[in-house]
Amino acid sequence: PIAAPPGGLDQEPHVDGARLLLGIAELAEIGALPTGGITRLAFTPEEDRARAYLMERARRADLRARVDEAGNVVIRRRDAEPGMPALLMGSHMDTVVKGGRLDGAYGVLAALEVLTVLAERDEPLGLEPVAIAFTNEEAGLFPYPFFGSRGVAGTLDPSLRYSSRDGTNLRPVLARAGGDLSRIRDAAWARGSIGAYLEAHIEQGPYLERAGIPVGVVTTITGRVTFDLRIQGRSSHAGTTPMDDRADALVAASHAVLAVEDLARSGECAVATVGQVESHPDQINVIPGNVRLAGEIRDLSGDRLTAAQAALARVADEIGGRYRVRVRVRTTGRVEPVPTTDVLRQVVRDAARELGLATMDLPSGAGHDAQVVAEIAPIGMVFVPSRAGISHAPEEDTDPEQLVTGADVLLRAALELCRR
Ligand code: HGY
Ligand code: MN
Ligand code: MN
Ligand code: MN
Repeated sequence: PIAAPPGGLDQEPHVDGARLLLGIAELAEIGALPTGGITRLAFTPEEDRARAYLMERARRADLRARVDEAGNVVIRRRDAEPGMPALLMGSHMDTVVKGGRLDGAYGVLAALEVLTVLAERDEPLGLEPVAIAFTNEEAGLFPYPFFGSRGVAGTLDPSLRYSSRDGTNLRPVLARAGGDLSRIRDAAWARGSIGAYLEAHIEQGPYLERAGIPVGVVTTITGRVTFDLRIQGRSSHAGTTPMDDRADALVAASHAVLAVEDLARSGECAVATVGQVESHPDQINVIPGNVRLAGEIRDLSGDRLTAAQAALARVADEIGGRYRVRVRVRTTGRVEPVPTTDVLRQVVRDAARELGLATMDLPSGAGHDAQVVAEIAPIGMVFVPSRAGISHAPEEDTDPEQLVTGADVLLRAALELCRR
């Protein structure tokens, strides 16, 4: 018997699942670590190779690819209609340190696959489909999260000196990648030039898998505040300094870590994490004199984020007094929570329904380029389940069939939007 194609016997196009999965597997080799996982930080040779790979794949599909001034790869149909508003689809190719193969990469390759299918047809479209790979979403090396999508939204300042955590100037690094910091404003898309932005992404959390539902419709993308907490105590001999005479910065920092956790546990915000600790002088027989903690708080409400920021400042004061150390908190970044656009949620739901797939509405606890593009265009997001809800780790995974299904939903949604 001949099996019905996924989605029934309709005449609508489907993505080429094998082509999509091959792309995901090949991209995953770039930055792969011998011990498992992938480190492909933005503005490193690994990300350069990922750009080259993606552009080569686009050329093989007879598409046109270029690197914009911000370092994003932008891919269009060869006969793209100039001046027609775009249906922009994409995500990022950079990873966290020791990350997985799907966060970002899936959305980029799904976008390329959808664009490839649309370009292969000769149906006239009302929006010009464009795929994009944003740079530096994760900000693993250069501390400017969403650098690429901010370039597209036009919110990068060309007069700033952008540099990495270890002081490397971004200008020549971006030039090597094909961008141009002096002309970064040219990466911006005019308001109205993007009719809709769609991003497919793995959920990175456990809810779809738990519910046994293959497609998530994102409602709101979380807001996030990152902070730096510096504690200055007094270094001294670990054997001779009486316990009552100490100003141990690491003991104070330990309390601070727990206090940050408690911000979320007590309901002040949704989640709160200290992810980085630096202790100086980092010697076994010396009382730590200086500690730097870096962390973040997230919530779906901007007001609650603001309240949690204030609570963090109070906690810092309190710890300073209790341990006789100096504590300074500095906000290093803030991204507002952003709802997706109603009509695009419905387009994604309808696309899934046509394919016979159940959907679930859910918020995103991870940040996405979509929330930055939202400043200039309507946005929608398609989630697929994450195995065991794990992400930002080598174990990050999704059933291949669900990856293909998610791309098919993206294609259906794209067709619906391009036909309006
Ligand atoms: O951490 C985040 O949520 C973002 O994807 N980098
Ligand atoms: Mn991520
Ligand atoms: Mn991501
Ligand atoms: Mn000694």
